[in-house]
Formats: sequence, structure tokens, C-alpha cells
Amino acid sequence: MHPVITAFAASPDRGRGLARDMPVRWAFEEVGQPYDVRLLSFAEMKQTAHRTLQPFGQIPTYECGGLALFESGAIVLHIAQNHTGLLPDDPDARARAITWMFAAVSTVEPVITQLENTVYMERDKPWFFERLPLMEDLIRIRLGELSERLGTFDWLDGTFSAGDLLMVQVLRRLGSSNLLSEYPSLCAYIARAEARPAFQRAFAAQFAVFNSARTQPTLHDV
Ligand code: GTB
Repeated sequence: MHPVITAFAASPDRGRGLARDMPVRWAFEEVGQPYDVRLLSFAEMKQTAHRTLQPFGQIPTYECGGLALFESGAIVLHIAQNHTGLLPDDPDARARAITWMFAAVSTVEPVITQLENTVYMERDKPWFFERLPLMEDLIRIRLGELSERLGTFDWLDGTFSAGDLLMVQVLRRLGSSNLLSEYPSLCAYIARAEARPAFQRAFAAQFAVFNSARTQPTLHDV
């Protein structure tokens, strides 16, 4: 039995690999663990059956044997801890890689989601055009600090780890903004990660879901 994860049946990201099943798929691909996916509609995500697995009615979830998990970062950590390939063996290096996982989701991601929320929910507010540059500057601070730390290295701490996986996935959320282009070393860091065969397999798998949803005949086609 393979682990089963949940993902959007029709992802609002239109197949760009930005929803949070993507890091989980990518982690499975990095360690060579096959997995199955249960696709959910928005309505199904809010039903009790799914909330039993994910109290907030979101994707992704992970089920394997008797274990059910939610939170993409925790799922990636679980995969990384139970397979080789995403965390170093050396205990100190392992702890540092896990630190980068937390840094991705708790220090870098919040300023990015704050900007997304402002753009999605406050666009029609009178303060929107004043607030936007403030949100962007908060992101610039984090990107500058991250770029400074990465320097000329390929990865954040030695070899590619689950810390890089989560960090890159967080940074990819900025894809449609111009902010990243101000940090060429971060663009190169993302490109390096996206060139990994495991990333490409994960991306193709989630894109296939979007593509098949798009080509499903609708009532009007029948
Ligand atoms: N902290 C949780 C985790 O990491 O697992 C957050 C999970 C989460 O935000 N899930 C989102 C969800 O289920 C999907 S990924 N949302 C539905 C809901 O809350 O009702 C977030 C996401 C959605 C859309 C885009 N996009 O269109 O680009 C990108 C990311």
C-alpha cells in the first residue's frame, strides 16, 4: 500500500504547482517513494470526513497505515525522516536542515502570504496602493537576507535537503511578481531546484490533474 495524499481536483493555481500538495509530491519523488492521490472538490474538503484528517478543511493530507497527518511541512518532514535523500545523516547537519524547513514556513512564507492576501482581498480598499509597497518591502528584507546567506552556494546548508525543498516552494509563490528578479542568486537557486528530475516529475503529476480537469467535457459539451 502506498501512502495516499489529498490534492485539489481543480487547483486554483491552474497547474502552476503552487498548491501545497506540490512540496509533498516533490518530497516523495526525491526519495523514490510511490504515492497515490485522492482528489477533492472544495465542497469535499469542508466535509466532516475530510476535516477528521485536516481540521481546517484544507489540502494536503497524508495517510499511510494507521498514520494520518496534515500540514505540508510536517508531511515533508515525516517523509524526509523515514527515507534517505532529504536530510543529512550527520545529526548536526540534520538539525540545521530542519531549521531551514522551519525558516521557510515560519519566517519567509508569512510575508509572502501577507502580500497575496492583500492583493486578493484588499484590492478595492482605499489604502490598497499605499499598503502594497509596504508589503513588498517586507518581502525584500527577507529575500535580501536569504540571498546574503545563500551567497554563491548551491544550497542553503551543504547538499540539497528538505530545507531547500520547502524554501524553493515558498519562493516559487512569488513567480508572478517582479520581486524575485531583484535577487538573481535566488532566481538561480530556484532554477537549480526546478531542474531536479524529482521536481519535474512532481510538477508534471500535478499539472496532469489540472490538464485533465480542464479537458473534462462540461455539460455544455455533451
Ligand atoms: N499550512 C497548511 C499546509 O502547509 O498544509 C496550509 C494548507 C493550505 O493553505 N491549503 C490550501 C487550501 O486547502 C491549498 S494550498 N485552501 C483551501 C481552503 O483553505 O479552503 C494554498 C494555495 C492555494 C492556491 C494557490 N494559487 O492559486 O496559486 C496557491 C496556494
